[in-house]
Amino acid sequence: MTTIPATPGTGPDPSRPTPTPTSPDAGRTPAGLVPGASPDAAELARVASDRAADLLAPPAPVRLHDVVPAPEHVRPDPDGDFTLRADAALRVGPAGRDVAEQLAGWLRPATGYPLPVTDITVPDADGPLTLTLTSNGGGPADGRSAADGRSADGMSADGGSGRGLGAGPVDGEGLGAEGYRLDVTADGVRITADTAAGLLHGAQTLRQLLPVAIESPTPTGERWTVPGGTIVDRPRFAYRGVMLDVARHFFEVADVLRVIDHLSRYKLNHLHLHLTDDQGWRIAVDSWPRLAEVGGATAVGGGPGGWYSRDDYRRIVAYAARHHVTVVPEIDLPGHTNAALVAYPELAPNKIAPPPYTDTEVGFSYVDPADERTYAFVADVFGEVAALTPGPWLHLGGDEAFKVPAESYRAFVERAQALLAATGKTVVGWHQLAPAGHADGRVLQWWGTDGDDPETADAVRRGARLILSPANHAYLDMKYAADTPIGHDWAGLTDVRRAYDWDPGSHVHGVPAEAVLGVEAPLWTESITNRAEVEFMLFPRLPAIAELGWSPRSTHDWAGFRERLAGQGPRWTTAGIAFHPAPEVPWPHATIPTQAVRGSASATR
Ligand code: TNX
Repeated sequence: MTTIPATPGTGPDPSRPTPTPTSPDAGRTPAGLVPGASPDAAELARVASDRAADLLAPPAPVRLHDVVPAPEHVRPDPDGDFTLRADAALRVGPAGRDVAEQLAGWLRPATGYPLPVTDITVPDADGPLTLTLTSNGGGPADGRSAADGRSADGMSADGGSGRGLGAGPVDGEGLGAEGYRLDVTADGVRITADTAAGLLHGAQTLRQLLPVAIESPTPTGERWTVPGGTIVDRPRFAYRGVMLDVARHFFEVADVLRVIDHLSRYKLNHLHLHLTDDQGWRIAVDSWPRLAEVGGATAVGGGPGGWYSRDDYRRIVAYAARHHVTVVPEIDLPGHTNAALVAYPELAPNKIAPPPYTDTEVGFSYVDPADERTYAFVADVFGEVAALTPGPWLHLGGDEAFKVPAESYRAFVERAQALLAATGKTVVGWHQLAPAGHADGRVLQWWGTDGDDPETADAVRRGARLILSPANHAYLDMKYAADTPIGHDWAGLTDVRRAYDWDPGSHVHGVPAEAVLGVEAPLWTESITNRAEVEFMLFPRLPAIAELGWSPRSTHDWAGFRERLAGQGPRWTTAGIAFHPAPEVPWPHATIPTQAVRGSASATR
């Protein structure tokens, strides 16, 4: 293993006074004290107590290797632990300001520190340099997702690079669309990236390296020590996602935003929203208003349903963009359309409105593939949803249209693909689309349970790329164990190890790793009705799928993963995130299950 060269700019800052052991900040005016004025006694006491605590500093409680998903390269430096102080400021260039504001927003509640965000280009920006976010430039500025799903070409981290710092972009160059470099020294923390998305991933890594109490919503008086060393990190796959089915049960905007927070924590970059199904149509379409008004009024079990107005949907995509998450909207066609047929019987093959459907069978409904009106509907809906969606993808479903004969299905899909492409978006669909003709750039989402799938492999040979969602590993609606109170088991029971132990790069026979765009964990919600239940099914399997999508294959190791995952439990408990305390994970004692999710223990505050 070769060693990493010294990081430019991470040594002592020459513009800062040289600290001495007895006076770490000699010559510096403590933050909040006006130079030349007489400091008040309380302020002096605070500074003195900070300094005393420094001298008694225990080693950092979190280790640099504890991060989930596992970074590409990690090099700890036991002499480089950094302690965040009350007078810290975040210094940042213009391209990183929004990320710095987000990071400060995560750190302020628990620390109680003001943590101002200051401009790195302004000489003597207020506050000592303690955290630094800089962008190398060259990537998109804040607010735009760098994760367009095509950005990681040539970035595969496979090849046995290991977790030392012997290979890879150790000088901050070549970090790609989402990579970052994090340097922690006794003098400060520096995050470097080519893009705002990379900076955000680096900031999430820093958040995990702070003590568990950083998740507290109120100040805790902790010593905020970060383990010293360097991490250089990039994703293995460009597409790393979660699907939320908001059609079977409806979830309010606030719940969706919270799911985006969870994605961002684990460096996932796509949120697929399953917006339409038999039981509900959840997105307003101005040209076909009854879709939402009538089709949105039902849900599994007979609840009131709901739907997103255009503004609701805009809020979701804007919040996602700020987290460098791309929203992938799905309009499921030609099957799974009972709610649309209730609203517009003209779309039904027999032109008669079916009764609203609130049960959980699949495969009985479809829009009439022989009627031109159906294609006007498809074009209008795709046009409006595409116009509201900044990301490059539109998902047209295509699954389980059991009642549509193969030839009509194929002809329908080919026309729908063309209508979708006419909106400027790229086709995504479930792998049932495979027999239909190729559309430029099209992506199939594979949800099989047997990797021997010649039809899908053939579609890949004709140019398709794959998102891997094997139902027996990545479907987060599967029960963890036979006694899990919610969820399905048609694809088997999916404990954390099963969610983790597979390789997206070689899962489907005849599909090379280069054709794999990434991974996605779908959460179908027939039996999932509220936020706590969503979290109970996501955690702790979401980080397992996130690690498969992000980390180099060389880091794959169940024994190590379960240890690192265990360290996340107290963070979720402190943050009020419900989770399943899976027995195969050695949770620390502090992670006490306290809240029942329909009869089962889950850990939350
Ligand atoms: C299959 S997988 C479905 C969904 C169900 C899910 C339940 C796929 C594309 N379709 O309609 O909700 O199983 O696990």
